[in-house]
Amino acid sequence: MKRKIIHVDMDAFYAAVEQRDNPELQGKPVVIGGRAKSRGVVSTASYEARKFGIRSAMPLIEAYHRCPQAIFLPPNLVKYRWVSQQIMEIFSEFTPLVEAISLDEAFLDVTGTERLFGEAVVIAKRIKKRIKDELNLTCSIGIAPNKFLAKLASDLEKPDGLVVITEDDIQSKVWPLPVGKVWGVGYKTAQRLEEFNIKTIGDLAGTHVDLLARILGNWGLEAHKLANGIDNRPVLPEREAHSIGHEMTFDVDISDKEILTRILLELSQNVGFRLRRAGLKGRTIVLKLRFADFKTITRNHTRLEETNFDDVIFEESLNLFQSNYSGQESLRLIGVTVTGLVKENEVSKQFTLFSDNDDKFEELYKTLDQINIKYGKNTIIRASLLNDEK
Ligand code: TTP
Ligand code: MG
Repeated sequence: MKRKIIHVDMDAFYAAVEQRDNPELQGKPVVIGGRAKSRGVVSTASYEARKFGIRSAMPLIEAYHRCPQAIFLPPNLVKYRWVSQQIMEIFSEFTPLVEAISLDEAFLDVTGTERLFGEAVVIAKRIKKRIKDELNLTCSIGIAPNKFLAKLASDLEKPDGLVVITEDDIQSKVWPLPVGKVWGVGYKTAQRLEEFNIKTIGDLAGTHVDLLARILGNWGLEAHKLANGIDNRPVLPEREAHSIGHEMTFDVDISDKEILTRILLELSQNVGFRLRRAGLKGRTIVLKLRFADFKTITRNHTRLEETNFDDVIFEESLNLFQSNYSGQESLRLIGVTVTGLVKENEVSKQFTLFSDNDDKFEELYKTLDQINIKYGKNTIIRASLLNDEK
């Protein structure tokens, strides 16, 4: 049976939440990341700010030069997580098969639920309406027979888009797109493909797999399949996941250890939150670093006990970072993943040494995750994320 996959992605997520909650920001260029001239990178920018060329992962100082009149704000992660939870709850009313891939993005497999809720397009419209009515935010949705095509589709008419891609549309809607739109093809890979005159997804689809294997290594065959619209990956709810991770690719290579440490903290918090939401804990923390020359390393550390605490994930990934990053070369990408997952309630109580403490922390994290925006801005975020915001 043909699958019906929906991909939902919130529009300018962090910025849209801030604009929603402060009417003075509406219709204005808003940059989320930190103070205009502070160190650090842009998390996201409102669509008004994007007109000035401001993009995620751009250094804040460059964003400031592009648009000095923009309003610069630090991210309020507690608030975004709360909104994220509300969005995910709406999704899960339409299908149990929801895979959240970041705070603002999820895949839904609605293959079996169409009889209950109507066609995928009807479901998508209902989701958009509920997000607008209940959360006063907009999202963009893609519908397709698989994840790759659904994600492409949601990106085609941002913001507030709704795009369906069927197998018959691949040639007309997908092949003309630049090759950089293929999952996993970053800026550098796209440049390399261009040297072989592979510029569009159609070019990629028409290139012999042997040549692609020479250019892209193992990944060549996979990329060729995607370009031809073939992608059999299932939608995996996080509670069934084997690993949960988050990574960030930078627009400009970064070697500043302080900035990188802050990014590590943000990634660790994101992963911790998603683990807790999925009711999971993991033992192995994996750090991924991609250097300016594209060399990629992963380093991991396995703990005696499973965890889903932000602090522990951060501490472990920072240790790995400090022992594997000299500061000499700049980085293009950094990622944190936790693997070796078990369900929270199946964690072995073999190591009881810290369990009293752990129980206290568990309570603390539960409270943190539930804290509502009404308790004020930046209520509880690790101090080092905010140091120069004060
Ligand atoms: P995205 O969905 O990539 O971006 P967006 O929602 O801001 O804008 P749009 O989807 O309309 O293009 O990312 C979701 C949030 O994740 C974003 O609001 C901020 C955060 N983020 C970062 O902190 N750093 C990054 O480099 C990226 C890409 C996103
Ligand atoms: Mg988004």
